[in-house]
Amino acid sequence: MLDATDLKSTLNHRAAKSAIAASGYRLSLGAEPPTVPARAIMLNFRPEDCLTPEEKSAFESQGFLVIKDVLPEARAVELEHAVDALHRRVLDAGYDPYTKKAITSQDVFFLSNVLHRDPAFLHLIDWHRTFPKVWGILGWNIACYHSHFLINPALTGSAKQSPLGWHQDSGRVNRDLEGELRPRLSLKVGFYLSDCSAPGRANTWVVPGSHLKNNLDVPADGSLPKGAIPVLVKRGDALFFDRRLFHAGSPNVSEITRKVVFYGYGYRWLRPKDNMTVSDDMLYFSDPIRRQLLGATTDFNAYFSPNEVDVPLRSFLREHFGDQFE
Ligand SMILES: O=C(O)CCC(=O)C(=O)O
Ligand SMILES: [Fe+2]
Repeated sequence: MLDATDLKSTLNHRAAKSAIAASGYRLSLGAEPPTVPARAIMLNFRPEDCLTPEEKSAFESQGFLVIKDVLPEARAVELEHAVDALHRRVLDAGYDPYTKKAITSQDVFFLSNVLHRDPAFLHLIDWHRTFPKVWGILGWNIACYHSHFLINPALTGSAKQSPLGWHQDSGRVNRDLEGELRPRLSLKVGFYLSDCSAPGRANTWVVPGSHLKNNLDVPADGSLPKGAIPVLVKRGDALFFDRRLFHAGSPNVSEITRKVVFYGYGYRWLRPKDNMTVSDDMLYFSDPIRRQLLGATTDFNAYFSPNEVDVPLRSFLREHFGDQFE
């Protein structure tokens, strides 16, 4: 039985823990401090997975990039099991924690902060087929600041008619930042678990090149903006997109169910967009670069002015590519 003093210290401890959680990225409190080993490792790294000059210029001019076949079928199966199991739990409860409404198997399902929910999600944070392209675009002072998945079941009736929700990512960033062209700040990588190689399958729609403008003309009659295209991708393909790219989810008028898992990467000084639940075990079992991606840091100042131990990705890149990574 707790006495009053115990209770008080328990409550203080809880308050302290929730303050850490509320800060988004946690410090390495309670877990091993980040350390740089003699060699910062990136498992399965292969130079051929790096961003090519053609991919870089396509991403910079179009605002997005599709890389085919990044997931072997076994990984796609593993990831889909994780997605389905979480969906099942929510359907069994009948309650969607995001919309805070009742949910059935006919509804679109969105779940964020997924990294801690299954090792399958964590393992793709630094996936060798995609992650080298992320640092190829953003550089080394980066972390994962958001993760989520979407399940779009086949729709019925009037839901098919609703206009697409065109947006740039990051909400208020697009209002609060002044300047003619707002900065890129972050990008997303979507791993598609469904065959979206034909339109009508809840494809992500994009307006190529629209990341280089602050606004998009969206016709009031609900028709498509000029230049809009559906991204056609297969199961196992990845879509990279600049957060400024105007994009939209779309209705699923097909028979298939669309499933996609998204990872947001941004600079370490950016706040996380979801609660970024990271357990001590997740940090303990992660190599230094993965720990960096999970937000580990020596202190908050080091998000802005990192010490060597905060950014093992820099050590790794310098070791492999020399001083070009300033
Ligand atoms: O449903 C989609 O494909 C779009 C998702 C989206 O807007 C995003 O992940 O930022
Ligand atoms: Fe978006």
